[in-house]
Amino acid sequence: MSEASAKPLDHVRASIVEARALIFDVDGTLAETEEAHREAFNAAFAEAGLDWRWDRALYKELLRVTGGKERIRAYDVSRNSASPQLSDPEIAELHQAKTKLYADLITNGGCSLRPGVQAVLAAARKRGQPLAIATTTSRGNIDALLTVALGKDWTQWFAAIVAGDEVRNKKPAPDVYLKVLSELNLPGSQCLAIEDSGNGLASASAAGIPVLISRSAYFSDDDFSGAAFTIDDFTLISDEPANNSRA
Ligand code: XBP
Ligand code: MG
Repeated sequence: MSEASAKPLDHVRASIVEARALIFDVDGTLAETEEAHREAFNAAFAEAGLDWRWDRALYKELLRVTGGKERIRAYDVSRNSASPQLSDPEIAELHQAKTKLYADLITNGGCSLRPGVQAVLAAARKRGQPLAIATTTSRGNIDALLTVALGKDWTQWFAAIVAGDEVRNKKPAPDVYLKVLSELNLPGSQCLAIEDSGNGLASASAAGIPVLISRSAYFSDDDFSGAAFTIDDFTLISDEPANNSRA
């Protein structure tokens, strides 16, 4: 399905080129990472002796809560179990184990960038347009993903990188985007945020940044009526053929 639901693709391409910076979300936008996150959560639960298992349907619901630690807490509370809830240190330990398992999965198995992403990034670099990252996940997780996808010097692609553990409030709060804007020293209205979820859209919008949504596996049916543009696939706006887009 080739579609740009909000405006014609030429407008999307023009907005990308004209933006003073492109600010990318990571999970679901640069790559379809959530299945690796889900697998890592489940492996951490098993390692910790918990009989918790998050299937895809449950994980889709849980993804409404951004942040791994916050998601574990929300699930624990929702269980209404007679057994005591995990303490904050127990959740932190569980999440630390999950983060290591996730990095191992990504480093050993890899997780390709979504088709067309690398071409969009490379074209921006070629025209000297700053790129940035605003994500809920941790810097270590971005490092695992982008070291495989873009190489060990991946940080050189980005003028600003802000992770969820570096701000007070995670998405849908605007904190990560506001910190990126302050590091770029640019007004939000002149940048473009590239996101895949309703929470990401809310976060960037609250920071005053127009949003291009590229629908991902888990969030394709979110409400994107507040987005400037909605597309299904980055190959529609890059010159990269769909079958030649892997990092
Ligand atoms: C991504 C998230 C993250 C990941 C897991 O949201 O919500 O919590 O699912 O990462 P977004 P951590 O794409 O909107 O930034 O376990 O490291 O939190
Ligand atoms: Mg996302």
